Amino acid sequence: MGVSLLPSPAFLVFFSFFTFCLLVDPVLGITRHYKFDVKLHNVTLLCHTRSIISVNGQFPGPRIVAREGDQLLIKVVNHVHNNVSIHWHGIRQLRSGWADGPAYVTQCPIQTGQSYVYNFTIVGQRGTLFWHAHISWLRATLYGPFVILPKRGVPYPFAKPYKEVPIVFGEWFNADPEAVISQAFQTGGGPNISDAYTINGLPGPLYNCSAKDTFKLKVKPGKTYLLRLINAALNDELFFSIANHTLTAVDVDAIYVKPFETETLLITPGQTTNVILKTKPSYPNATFFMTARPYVTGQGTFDNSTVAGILEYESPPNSLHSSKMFPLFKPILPALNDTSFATNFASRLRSLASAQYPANVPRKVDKHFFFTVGLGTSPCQHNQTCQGPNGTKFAASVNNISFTMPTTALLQAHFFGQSNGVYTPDFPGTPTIPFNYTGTPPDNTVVINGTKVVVLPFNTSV
Ligand SMILES: [Cu+2]
Repeated sequence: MGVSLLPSPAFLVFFSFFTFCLLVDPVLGITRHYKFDVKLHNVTLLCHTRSIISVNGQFPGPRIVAREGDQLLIKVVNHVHNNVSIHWHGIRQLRSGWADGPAYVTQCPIQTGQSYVYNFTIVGQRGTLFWHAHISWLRATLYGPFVILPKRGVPYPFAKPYKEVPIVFGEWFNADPEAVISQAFQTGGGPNISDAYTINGLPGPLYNCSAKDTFKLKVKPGKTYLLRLINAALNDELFFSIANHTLTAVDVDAIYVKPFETETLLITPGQTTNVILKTKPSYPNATFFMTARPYVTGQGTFDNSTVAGILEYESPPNSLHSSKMFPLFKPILPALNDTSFATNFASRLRSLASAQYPANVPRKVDKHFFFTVGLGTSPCQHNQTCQGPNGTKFAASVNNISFTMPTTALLQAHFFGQSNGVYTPDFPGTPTIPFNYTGTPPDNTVVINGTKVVVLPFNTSV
């Protein structure tokens, strides 16, 4: 039996195809390295100085910039007393679940003095996302932008902007946010409200003792700016508007959308939106407020204040317009409870659905779920007084199950086949006790506590 030294035709075909791929694949992503040192640093806002937890002494934290297709290796080192984990909000984490970041879900948190390297690749996403702590309320100060550029040589589906600017909304507490949430868990009442909203960490001139802490965006006339809006507030949906300027939304949650013009945007916590701002042809020295405040329909107390930043047109060199020629323009935002604006705005969000960026919705569904998200109650312990409804404790739930945090990470328990005693795989796919979901709430609001999950094979369409 002789052995042919010539490659078989099948091998040749395979080999040439492989070579072809290497030569013409327009871009293989690169690996980018970041180091995040989580540590304390002092910040003074609203005349209150507080030691906050942030990354590399920056607030908001450092910007991650990568291209679609790149691999990221982010080493997070914990120098604070709290346990920490970081979530890369919106990254799809295809087969890199260990890097997703929710503490006790995909990983144990990083303990004091320890580090963890998040390792993942960006697949099929481009736009703006953000990163934030995913344990307790550390995300109140531990967050920053995550910019995903298209692959090298691939243009945006809109004209290349002159400049790109992240606009990150946050929520500022004069008190330690960890004390705020632990008090709420103890009393069972709603958490105390924040003292201000912020734009890029700054509350702006509408708050007491805050005028010097105002975000200013200096612009040139007749240019196009891409604003990368990120809502990193803890819990609040926000209206946002720039006086006398129309914005064009082009991307939401790192997915291109059919461009649409609007004076005001609504951005929910955790959401991101890229908008194009075209500056006016000539407005020397003019200043315009950009403001944000919440959209709220619930009954609880909430921070109803307004954060303002300033859009400032540069003055041409040697111009005579050294003094202000224009008043400060202020936008008019919808009413705090303007639900018709909210539904109308949401209905305008449409996938770009072009040949290059199709909307691939799975047509075959493997598993159906019906989730009701609610705020229920847990009974108050004896010898305690609770501040929730009728002396109970508030308890958030999905399908009436309120999540009990395990002490072993769920993914780890699953991976090692040691889920027994960590979680039960019996999370209900539909509400256990049906009620009129758009009418009167059920009489019994008491939730079931448990660490219940649904285990799905990889690639299941749900
Ligand atoms: Cu998130």
